[in-house]
Amino acid sequence: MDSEHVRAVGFPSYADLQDREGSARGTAWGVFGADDQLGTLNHLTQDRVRDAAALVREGRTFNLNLRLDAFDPPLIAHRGSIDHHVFGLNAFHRDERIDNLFTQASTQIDGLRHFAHPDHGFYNGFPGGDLVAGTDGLGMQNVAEKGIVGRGLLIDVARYREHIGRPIDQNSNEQIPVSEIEDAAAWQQAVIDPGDILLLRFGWLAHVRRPGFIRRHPLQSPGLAQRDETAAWLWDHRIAMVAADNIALEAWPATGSALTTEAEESGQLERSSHSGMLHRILIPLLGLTIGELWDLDALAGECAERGRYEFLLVAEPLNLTGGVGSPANALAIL
Ligand code: UVW
Repeated sequence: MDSEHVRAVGFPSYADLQDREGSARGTAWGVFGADDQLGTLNHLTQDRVRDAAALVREGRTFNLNLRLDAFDPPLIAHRGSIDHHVFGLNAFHRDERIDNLFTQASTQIDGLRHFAHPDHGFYNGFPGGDLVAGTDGLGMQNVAEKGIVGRGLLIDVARYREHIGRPIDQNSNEQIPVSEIEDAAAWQQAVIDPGDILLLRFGWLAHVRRPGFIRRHPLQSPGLAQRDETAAWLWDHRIAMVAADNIALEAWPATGSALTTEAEESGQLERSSHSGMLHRILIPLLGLTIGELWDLDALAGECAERGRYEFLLVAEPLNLTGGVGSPANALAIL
């Protein structure tokens, strides 16, 4: 999409965001309102939800969630595995409790609390000190209140790469550029519409599921390229939400990143595993909610068979006050 088109419909382009004055430079803060806590989910308008409902033809449902206990030990070292207790008050009753639930250990939604930008802070200027348990700011309850419902569009990058004889190396952190997302969409004859919930299949979960898969250390997965043009492309297409079937949506670890922050460049902030992550632009600067470890394989097979990659997408995260992330609870309906 060219930035002229973006201007013509009165919505700021990514380039416009870079031209903003003062502390808003490079951010989308205020674009959806000074107190906004939904970011690009605002693209999911009532009209778009209604239009997406019309995509349901057969009423077939596709679960996009792995089980909560899919990864034991967990993929990310600081996260744990659930501890599920089932008990009964008597022989004719069962109740339960889950301990050690890390909301981002399996198929997940990452909300606007998840990352701040080291030079700018959290989305829309929310003070980090306020983003604690029991407070509302940027919490997942905002998303639960609205629900994530719209036109889902699957782009099967892995299948496209196989088709052109250059399969993605799943044991790598290959940076996939947006030009390749566009090539895959063109091969599918799919058109990306404003307000889409974009699902990117890189093929990583299929790789993990293959018999004989061995976890290597450090764990690697291909994903979106850590470049400014990736953020620009997602913003200028007015993507409401983007999710993928890999660890971090973007390539992981972020060792090939072209992104830096002033705080790190100046030595004010020590580098960490989050250095260079696209998360730091998408979530806090653009207000983009993202998804990771979405199980897209069955849906992708069905889409390929039909030659149709759009569907109704519904996801309802946990209604958790101040939640940072959530199991996705996502469903595609064809
Ligand atoms: C990583 O840090 C790898 O991803 P996330 O915290 O978003 O799950």
